[in-house]
Amino acid sequence: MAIEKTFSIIKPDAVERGLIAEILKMITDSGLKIKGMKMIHMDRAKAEGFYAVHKERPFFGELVDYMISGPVVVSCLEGENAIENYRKLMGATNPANAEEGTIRAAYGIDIQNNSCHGSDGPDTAKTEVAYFFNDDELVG
Ligand code: DGI
Repeated sequence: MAIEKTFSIIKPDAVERGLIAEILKMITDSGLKIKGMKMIHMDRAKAEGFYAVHKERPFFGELVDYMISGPVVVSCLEGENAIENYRKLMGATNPANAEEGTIRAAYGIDIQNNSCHGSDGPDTAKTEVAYFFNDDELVG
């Protein structure tokens, strides 16, 4: 399996509760390497663009309000099978269904305040990394 990149967000609920270090430790302990990282506070247009795929969903407005409610930590992660491995490390979207040992089981509050985002496939990984990072903001 080739080395690939994925995109991660530590979401406002986790940043607000001081969980950045705990979540980054779970990420790096899993073998994923951080190739780029920054703390940002998205404006509405940026968050709407990021979640454009969900714009017809009933929860879209609420989701965008939440994502701009506070700062987030965005990162580009790299490793073997990084996209799938990071999805596994995050656990199910709803923390109530997330397996023990996952980020969402440990820290997620509910289906919206679920502490983290990870790309769901190679195309979205590429798009999402480029949505937040210029090439010169990624190392290696
Ligand atoms: O890829 P995931 O983050 O696991 O899940 P997804 O792509 O299906 O949904 C993206 C985000 O949208 C998810 O992390 C939280 C939010 N979301 C999904 N389903 C619901 C939801 N938010 C609310 N309020 N209600 C939902 O049913």
